[in-house]
Amino acid sequence: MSEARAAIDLLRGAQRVILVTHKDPDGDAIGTLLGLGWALRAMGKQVTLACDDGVPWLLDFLPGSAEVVRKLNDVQADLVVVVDCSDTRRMGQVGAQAAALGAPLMNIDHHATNTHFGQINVVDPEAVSAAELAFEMLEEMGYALDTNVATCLLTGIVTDTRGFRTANVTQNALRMAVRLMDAGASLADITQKALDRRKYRTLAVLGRALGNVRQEDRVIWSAMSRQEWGELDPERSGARPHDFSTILNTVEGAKVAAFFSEMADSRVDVSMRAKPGFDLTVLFGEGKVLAGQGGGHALASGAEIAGPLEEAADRVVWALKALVEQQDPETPKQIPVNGQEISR
Ligand SMILES: [Mn+2]
Repeated sequence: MSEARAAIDLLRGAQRVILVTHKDPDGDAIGTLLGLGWALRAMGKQVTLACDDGVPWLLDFLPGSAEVVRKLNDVQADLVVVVDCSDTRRMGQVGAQAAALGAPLMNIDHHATNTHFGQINVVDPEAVSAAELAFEMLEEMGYALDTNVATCLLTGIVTDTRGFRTANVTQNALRMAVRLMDAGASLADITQKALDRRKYRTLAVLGRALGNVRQEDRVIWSAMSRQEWGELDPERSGARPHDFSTILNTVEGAKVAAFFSEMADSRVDVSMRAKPGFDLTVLFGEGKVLAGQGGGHALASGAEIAGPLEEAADRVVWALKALVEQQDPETPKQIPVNGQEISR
């Protein structure tokens, strides 16, 4: 029996399900959580939706967003479903709590660095979003999509592909989007609300971040200290580190981009983006600079590392320069010809 088949049987049989998604959630995390939540409820199951950091304001237009809890109190479960998390650390405290209940743990994810931490793992790095996997499972179960489920799942696909612009978007992803639109989801509305909105004060943060930019050896990066954050956006309510790395990655000639953000306890959040053809996930391999500290996709990854800020940035930028050197097809390679080293 395939894992997908076993996963569907588990979903069908469960009565009390806790759904968990990752800390600092994005549109795919919340969209998949809510979409799957609505569908399981429609099947008559008791569903608890949990995320350490709740729902960010950009996603509060999604139906059911007010029901996501940040803590689990006295909940029972016969199944725990974790979505869009590459490892158990990303599940946060609610995830640890849910896992400790002893119910089977189902891991539904599309990160290349997923550690297959579940008893059942529905993991496909080729899927553009976790929402895509949820969609396929619901379809397999014969679930008739309704507008709420469709809106939540399409939000997951739209946000993880930045509006169908990432290198991994296939005809299959577009076909799925059409099906979700057929079921009542509005692509225009989701795009405007989830991708094209900012708070006014985010512009000041963006201004500072851009003022701190540096570029060397085809690596572009910027950093914001805790003090800078505090002056500009004490609640950090509008600005998200991955927005900055995405903007930096648009610079012609830069192959990889990183944004370093100092957090409380002087730890540093690193958000990285790369141009197509590169693979950031090698940084998370055993013995590598970010091993065990994060994960992600070839072109978009993140980590949380030890500070202080400048040292952390130096360490990662150095590794990124080496990565570009190794992976860039345009880099002249020294290849031996007739026993002699020549430049190609
Ligand atoms: Mn995702």
